[in-house]
Amino acid sequence: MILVFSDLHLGSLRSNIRLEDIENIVNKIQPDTIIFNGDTIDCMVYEDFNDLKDELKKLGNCVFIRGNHDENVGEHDNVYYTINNKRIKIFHGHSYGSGLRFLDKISTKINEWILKYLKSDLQLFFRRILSKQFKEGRYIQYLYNQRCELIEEFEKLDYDVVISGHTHYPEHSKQQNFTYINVGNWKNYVTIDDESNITLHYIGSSND
Ligand SMILES: [Mn+2]
Repeated sequence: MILVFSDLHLGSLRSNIRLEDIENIVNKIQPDTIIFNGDTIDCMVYEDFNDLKDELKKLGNCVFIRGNHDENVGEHDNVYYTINNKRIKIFHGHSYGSGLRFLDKISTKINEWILKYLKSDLQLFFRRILSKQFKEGRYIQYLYNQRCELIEEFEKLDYDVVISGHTHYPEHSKQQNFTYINVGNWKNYVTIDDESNITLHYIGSSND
């Protein structure tokens, strides 16, 4: 069994998953391999990542893929598996898409600053303004564009299953010639069993 996490953003205030939550999932699944598919530790806000990475390594046989927030934590850009004749490619996905890395960096910093320094009522006020902007406007469009660009690019790859992350939007869909899985973020994880059955799990849902 392979267990895939993506975009856990550990060390960032916006991610609410704790090490013990990850440990509980690992204990439940008992995977042979744990894949951290990028943006595992949010080095844009938590630069001293080695202690956290060491903690994660204690969980089992770990594979760290590079994301755009944790280029130093990751050790691979892509990993490949063939299970039950299905060819699977796993990677973070930020090398595709609209290239708004600068915007991503700025919005991450602003978000963390609001969470860290503003009192809760002010925090709520600013986050409301931001989320209204994001929900109704450009950010959703940006994520949607990014998803479409990813899928368009993945179509050119010769794989049966493509697993990415990065957009934070979980998805398990059948495209024309491949299956597209997006792990989502700290609220989700993916399992791949020995028969190549792939399941997208929602943490805290009744399916768990
Ligand atoms: Mn990312």
